[in-house]
Amino acid sequence: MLTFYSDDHRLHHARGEMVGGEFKPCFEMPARADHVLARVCERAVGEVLPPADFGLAPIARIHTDDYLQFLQSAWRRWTEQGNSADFLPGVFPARHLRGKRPDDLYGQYGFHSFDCFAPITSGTWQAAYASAQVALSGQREIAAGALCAFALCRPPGHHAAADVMGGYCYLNNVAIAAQACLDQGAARVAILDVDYHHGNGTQAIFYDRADVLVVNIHGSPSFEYPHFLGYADETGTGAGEGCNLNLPLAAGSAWDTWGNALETACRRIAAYAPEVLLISLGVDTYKDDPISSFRLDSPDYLRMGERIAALGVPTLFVMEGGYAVAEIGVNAVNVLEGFQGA
Ligand code: OKP
Ligand code: ZN
Repeated sequence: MLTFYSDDHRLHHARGEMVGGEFKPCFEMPARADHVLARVCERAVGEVLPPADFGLAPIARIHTDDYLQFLQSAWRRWTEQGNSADFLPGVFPARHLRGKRPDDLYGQYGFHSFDCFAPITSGTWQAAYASAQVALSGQREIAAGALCAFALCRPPGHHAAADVMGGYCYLNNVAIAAQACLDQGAARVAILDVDYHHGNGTQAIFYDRADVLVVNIHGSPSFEYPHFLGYADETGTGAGEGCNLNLPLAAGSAWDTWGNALETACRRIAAYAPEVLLISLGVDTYKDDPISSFRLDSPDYLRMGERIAALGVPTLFVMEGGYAVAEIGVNAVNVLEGFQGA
């Protein structure tokens, strides 16, 4: 299968994040994509191509104009105020405050964020833009008739909603690609999010819609980030009722539990009969992931790919999380190899 990849991901390399009360190097670092790319080449998965440029229009199908303007201009505005270090928000319109968008830069950052895990640096917009173009390039490959493609996106996207960033995510790559499928004539697409963390942004974007089935397997929000979405009783609303399936699992879940959830997910997807399947491919379910609690081992990712392939639906893999940096190449590519070998 073809892999789409842009070196522009390197332009996003923030200095740190808060861990245990201290500012520590970001888990979401450029080396992640380097390891995945190296493994794609080592295992001869297929050709690696740079993305085409589809412009802002397909991104604006998912994200609001206010949000995109903020993301594009925030670094310039921040440095015009005399700053040079990474930009982070600190005040959010939580309960008991008013959700009116302010004019001030710092206020707008809080308005467009749900946490402090999406820093803005000099190259963040360009990297996030390139990441979305990578996803769109994979989507075009599927629309042209390919059975599968791999969008090696970085930064990831599944925590980003229409006008809110967070959790290392700025533009929701998988949602942008899913919407492009629909805009090009597909009637139904499904998104299966196998990242350890619930894809709150993707769920929120499609929650009231019947043309996108969203299925998530993840650490339960009762104990895990993002804490405030991802329970099993979130099934969709309005026209989208029944088109959202959350399969939250307990801490420490291994393949026996996880594989059962995948079986449930796949049966739901088969019943929906999508024309395209998009996988939010996070491999932070790995046993040695530094920020996660699941216990999948490397060969389990082969099984994951095989089960997804058995659905027989054209499939776009979109890279999300995975922070056991040295192993994420093996684990992510095992999913692709499991799919291709099935
Ligand atoms: C992004 B993706 C809480 C730390 C929060 C943010 C995790 C973002 C995960 N102690 N860390 O879904 O892999
Ligand atoms: Zn994750």
